[in-house]
Amino acid sequence: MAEARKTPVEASEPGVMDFDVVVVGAGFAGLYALHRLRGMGFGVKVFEAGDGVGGTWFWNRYPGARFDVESMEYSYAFSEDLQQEWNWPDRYSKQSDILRYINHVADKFDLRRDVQLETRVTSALYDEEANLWVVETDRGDKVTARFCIMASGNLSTPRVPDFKGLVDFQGEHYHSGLWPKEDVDFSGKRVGIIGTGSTGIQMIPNVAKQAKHLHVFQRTANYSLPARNGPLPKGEVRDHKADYAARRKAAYFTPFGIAGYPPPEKCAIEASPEEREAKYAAKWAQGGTISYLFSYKDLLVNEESNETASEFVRARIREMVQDPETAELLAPKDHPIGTKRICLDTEYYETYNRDNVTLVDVRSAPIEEITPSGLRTADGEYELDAIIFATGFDAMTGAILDIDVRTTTGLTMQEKWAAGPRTFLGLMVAGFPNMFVITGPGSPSVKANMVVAIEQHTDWIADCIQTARDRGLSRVDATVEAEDSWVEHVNEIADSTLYPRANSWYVGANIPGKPRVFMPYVGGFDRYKVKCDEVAANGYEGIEMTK
Ligand code: N01
Repeated sequence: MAEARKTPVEASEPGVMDFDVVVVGAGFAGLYALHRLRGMGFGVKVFEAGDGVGGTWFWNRYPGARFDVESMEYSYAFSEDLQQEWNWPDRYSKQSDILRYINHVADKFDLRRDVQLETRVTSALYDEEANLWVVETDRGDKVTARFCIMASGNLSTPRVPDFKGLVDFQGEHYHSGLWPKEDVDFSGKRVGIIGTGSTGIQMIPNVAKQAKHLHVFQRTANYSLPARNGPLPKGEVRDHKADYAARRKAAYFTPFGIAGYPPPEKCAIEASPEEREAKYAAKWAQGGTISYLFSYKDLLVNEESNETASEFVRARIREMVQDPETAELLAPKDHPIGTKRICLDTEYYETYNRDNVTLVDVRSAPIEEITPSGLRTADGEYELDAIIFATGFDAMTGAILDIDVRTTTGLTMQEKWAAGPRTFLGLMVAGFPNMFVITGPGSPSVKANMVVAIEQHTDWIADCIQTARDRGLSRVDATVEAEDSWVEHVNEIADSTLYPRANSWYVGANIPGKPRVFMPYVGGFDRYKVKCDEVAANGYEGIEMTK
């Protein structure tokens, strides 16, 4: 049940506000922000669109949804008690276990009383005169707060391509990111999955086991590595827990915010072909994406080096997939490995050896329309009882731009980000005082262990607000100069790598008309954290704190 409405308070009444902080979203980020800021004595209100907490892990319930970072690492570090008491069953946990964990956190830290569910924030207006944010929701709430924190997620705005005819489709259709709570049974059904990103690749082997026939509509092949998932051995968990605090700290000094993978010292081009083959084979056998990317230190900056790692995976695909034509379609050739999120799978490629699975290339013959009984591509018609859209998200900016964010001085986020997102450290947007973003564009976000990034961001925001409070100041804004120089730095780093070579959601390529800007910071989580710490140590250099 949603809480009773607050009496609306006029923003123009100086000094009067409902809350110190409004947080948008109750996923990993929003819940930790609530816990941290409440602990500082702030009155915090969280609005969440879902009817439960968990964010990404609340919405993405599709068959096969699970972590692609190891469970022992992809979890909160802020409470030793929590990390000692919680037991992850699998190396890469499944969605239902992750949701159970987040609900446990919400209960353990008594978070639910400040979270209003089934409430979508529709607008956030900064009232310059009152120095307050006025936040409105789709349920008629209008609340004021000194600070507004966007914990609205990077991959939380699902996107179904604008296919002609979808409204007339007679079968069932689903988007992976809006999956029903009840189990969906595809037994005996002719199913079509559109999309072969991380989601499609996790889902396809599971749906194939149920469906009468599965057609996979692939536009771009992706690299996927074996997860080698399985139950976590008790001894391994015991050792990890005995050393948890040190491991968490060590994660801060790694490029991906994940401890336990020694960084490589050698370049791939310096190694002999035999040495490289042996190295890649060992990593392939070990499983996991970081492990593979850490084969050599130049894989993401040198095309020739990268090609050796890319070709190793293509060769494995050709071995695993029996039909040579299908194997060739599945072997990615249009981007260097790692420049799109590498997928992690369980029996993905082997699934194409099943009699009930057909791969359809919609690069050469695109989907033209959804028909009442299936879909039509440029060279064929497919009869389907169910269509699954694993077509991704309006990533990194979608959730914030869906909210009407503006100031009484006339600045709007839509205009500010019209040519692509601009932030200082991915944390603040100049001209929008007292608004913070957790894992926003311009921060490592999706290029790091998200939970580590979330905790680091939230702690930094909390310290920044505390500093302002200690100085008797209540208005915090990034300067345009600091923001400009950060944006330039983010671009410079991206341009020094192979990342911009891929048409990925990192550059907004999956959304027609979205400005092509490289959004995550790829200089490494470790380097990024040093920069954030420096900014704080230098008295919040690049940030203006005023009355
Ligand atoms: O989305 P995507 P996702 N016609 O955008 C295709 C995280 N994640 O949901 O590449 C035909 O990657 C599109 O084709 P193309 C992870 O960070 C994590 O899979 O644009 N096809 C692509 O194949 C991941 O990167 C986990 O040519 C169309 C697919 O749809 C991110 O979420 C699990 C199309 C979309 O792939 C997003 O992954 C799952 C069209 N009109 C996801 N439009 C974990 O393991 C789009 N496509 C933690």
